[in-house]
Amino acid sequence: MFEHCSLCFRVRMTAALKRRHLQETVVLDDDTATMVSLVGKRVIPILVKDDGTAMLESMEMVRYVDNLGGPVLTGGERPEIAAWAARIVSKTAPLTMPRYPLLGLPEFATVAALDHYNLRKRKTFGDFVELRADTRRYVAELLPDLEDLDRLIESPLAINGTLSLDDVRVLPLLRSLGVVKGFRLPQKVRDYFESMMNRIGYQPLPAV
Ligand SMILES: N[C@@H](CCC(=O)N[C@@H](CS)C(=O)NCC(=O)O)C(=O)O
Repeated sequence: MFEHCSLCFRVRMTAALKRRHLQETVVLDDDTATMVSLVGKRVIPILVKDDGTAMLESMEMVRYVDNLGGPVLTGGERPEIAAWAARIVSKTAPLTMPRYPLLGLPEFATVAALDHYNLRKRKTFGDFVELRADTRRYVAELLPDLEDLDRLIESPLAINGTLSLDDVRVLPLLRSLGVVKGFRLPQKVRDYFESMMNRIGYQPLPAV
């Protein structure tokens, strides 16, 4: 996993909700060899099961972990939540991608790993300094979406009232947005984020 990876956090939060031990191993951003040795390509997250076989898809990992023992993600899903999560990802990237390398995260522990991330992601997302300089604009563009989410949240302990895959779709995205210093979430979104993070026992990412 990478600490900054929201897809990884889907699996981590599911294990935490179930109070199941998940051995978390962070790879350096430039350690493609470890990923290739496990699953034949560069991809994160990878879940290695107790029998040694590896899984590749985060939502499959979530379902697999949830079905060990009694499931906890038992609530119904709402298509508007999945739609919200799908449309928000590309709008959060200009805020989150240029901040991750500033946070002292373990996947960037060597200068080679940090440069590997910076070079590759700049090609995809653009110049990081420019992106950060446009923070106000990107935040303003996101606020209506967060107001939409505020109206969709049914409980601070489960987005649909009972824990479901929709929580796994949304909470990791809010955790990622938490890297933007001073970003004020609407009240119900903030309550949801704080109570869910408390429940699973993870600290938010640092904010810059
Ligand atoms: N369908 C996969 C998608 C995995 C995926 O897109 N992972 C990205 C990170 S978010 C990745 O491996 N990127 C490689 C990289 O950052 O170089 C899943 O949900 O697990």
